Amino acid sequence: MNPDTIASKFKSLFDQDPILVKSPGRINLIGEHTDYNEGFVLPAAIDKEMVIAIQKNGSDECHLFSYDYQESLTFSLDDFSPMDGGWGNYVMGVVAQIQKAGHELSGFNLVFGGNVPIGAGLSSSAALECGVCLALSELFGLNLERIPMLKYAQKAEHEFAGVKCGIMDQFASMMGKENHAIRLDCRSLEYNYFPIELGDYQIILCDTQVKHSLADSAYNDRRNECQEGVDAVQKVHPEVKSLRDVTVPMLDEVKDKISEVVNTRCQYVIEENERLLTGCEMLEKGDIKGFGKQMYGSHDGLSQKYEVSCPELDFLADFAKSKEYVAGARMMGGGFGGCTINLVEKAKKETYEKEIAAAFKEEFGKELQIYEVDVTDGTRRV
Ligand code: GAF
Repeated sequence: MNPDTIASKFKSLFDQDPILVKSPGRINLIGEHTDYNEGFVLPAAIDKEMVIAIQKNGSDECHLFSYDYQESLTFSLDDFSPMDGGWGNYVMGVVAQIQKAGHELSGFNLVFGGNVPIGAGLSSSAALECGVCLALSELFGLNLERIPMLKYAQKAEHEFAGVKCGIMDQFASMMGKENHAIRLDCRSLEYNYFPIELGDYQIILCDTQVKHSLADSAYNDRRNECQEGVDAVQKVHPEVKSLRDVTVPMLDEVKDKISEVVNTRCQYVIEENERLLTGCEMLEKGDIKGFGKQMYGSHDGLSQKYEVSCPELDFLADFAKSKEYVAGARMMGGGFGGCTINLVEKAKKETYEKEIAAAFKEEFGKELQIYEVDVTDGTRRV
């Protein structure tokens, strides 16, 4: 997204020069639905970004404009609360967290827009939250550190958007590093940057453009199911704090105390964490095919055990598996739609893009969107 587009919209609306911030969406190589179970994830920030333009306006009111929706919204800093859906929640949610932390804000004008596809599992909302947070920090000279900022962004999602998300998306957006994935321990928030050295392979995203209206409530349901499993295991193993500490034999010990569904969900999380750890070892050795196998395992688990896939995503993963020049593929993000991430041999990528789009069209009668993404730095001032 060209920041000039957002800057000139800002100037035309408010007749001021804004501060500009860019904030990226993310991919995740492996480790899905592990973050809120205090496990590991392997995301990276990408060159699909939100741009935020902001300036003070000398009042107590905040005037917002979404370039992509061509909608405006005004709220007063003294009196605002979550709305019934919509992009305003992401901005107000961050403002609320910054105020709660004791920082003084005054009214501002804000315009945002970007090229992170909405609902594609690329974390457009985290990109916006993180971008707004840095923009406010810069505008009011708050000098906020990155870890508190990304936590405010996550809380905004919990308290205003109503999604009890983990920390992965906000962490990736805020902490991204060019050409590196972030291997993040979601319990301690210890992390290390992992060079993305894929050799002959290229990351390709295939966007089903399916957006499930119940995705948010199904996400919160999965969280609750994981917690049910933990509660049962804790009765036998009080040292357990989260699914991160649980093994399959421990889960077996309580299988009469939990439903089949809860058991299967928990198994998936335990196995996905293991796949991530094995996958990282493979990446370190440059074994891309081995890593790809872990990705296929991740997709199967998400589809069959965690049940967050959909026919379009399953079709794309199966198609990828039938091509020996694709090292691995899987659905990415919360699920119920959005993208698959594919590791495709560079020499075959045009063939793949053509063939998978044609097969998808034939099966579902819809266009497949394909993105080739670069891995970038995190949220930053332009
Ligand atoms: C969504 C959430 F926001 C993340 O925290 C994470 O749980 C992901 O789904 C699934 O891995 O993107």
